[in-house]
Amino acid sequence: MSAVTAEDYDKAASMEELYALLAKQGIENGWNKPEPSLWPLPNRDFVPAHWSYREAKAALNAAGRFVNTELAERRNLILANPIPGNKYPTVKTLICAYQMVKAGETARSHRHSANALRLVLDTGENAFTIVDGKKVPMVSGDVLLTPNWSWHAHSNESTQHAYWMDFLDVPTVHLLGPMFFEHHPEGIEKADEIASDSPMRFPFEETKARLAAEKEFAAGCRIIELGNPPPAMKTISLKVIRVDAGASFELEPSTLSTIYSPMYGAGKVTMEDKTFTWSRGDSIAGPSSYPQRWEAEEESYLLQVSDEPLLSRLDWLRPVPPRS
Ligand code: 1HN
Repeated sequence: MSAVTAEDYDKAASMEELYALLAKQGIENGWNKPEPSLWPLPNRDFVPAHWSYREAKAALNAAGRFVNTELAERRNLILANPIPGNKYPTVKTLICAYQMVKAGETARSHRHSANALRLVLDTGENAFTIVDGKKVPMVSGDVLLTPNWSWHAHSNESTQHAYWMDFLDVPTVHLLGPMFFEHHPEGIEKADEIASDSPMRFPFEETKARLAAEKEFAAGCRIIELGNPPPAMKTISLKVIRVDAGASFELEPSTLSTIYSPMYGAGKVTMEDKTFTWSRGDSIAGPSSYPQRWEAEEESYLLQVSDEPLLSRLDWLRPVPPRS
């Protein structure tokens, strides 16, 4: 800082001189800023978006011809929200990616402070995520957790390529700063035991049975939360919504950032002026401040990933008035 003294301020004869002194000290005035730092309602800095699994799968197959797991830590496709200049977050606090591990391939063990989970799309038998030394089976429709600092690798011991979606709170970690990452000393962590009943695994069959026993929250619509106990992780809530054929539900705009993937089924979603037609394995970004109306054409199971635990803990989970 340049030397500006109390006397210099005492001698300032005009607003301009005051500004010049403040500028010398690297201090901004708080009353005449080009952009306010407080505003009446949340900015809508992310937009609703849709990605199709069909295309993602074709892209992963192409990547499988050029990118091996020696070269890539993970062979994945990052679904960056389509706003100018963005290369990373899917919604403000979360990121979603598609990943493929070829038959016979492994993706080595690592751990990071970011929380992660996967929704398994297509695998053969004997595809595993190795979580803290245990082989957790990956079966279509399963949700697998790898929370903050748990070791995880992917091992595809089947004869078919394995495809899934990853959801992580990396953008939240970027914002707050506590990023840590390391490789496992063994490359791929040794694991003999198969842990089908791991608390990190939510088999689709159980999810389906739980939903069947649940009361409707709207005609033909049921919802459950995954987690032992919920929320699934400190920053991420996981809900599964069953929407019967022809049924629909609406969510009012709120501060919640959401990403959806239909585990099964097909239908449409409208977020204000955008309507997307979705089917199994697609990915839909539902940013904060947008209303959502979901309609199923056939019986559907929607995985909803959101930052609800974070916002509610901080008393920042609030409705947002609709924009005209
Ligand atoms: C990651 O560690 C995985 O471990 C997948 O499978 C996707 C996307 C961004 C950052 C880290 C994984 C990821 C990721």
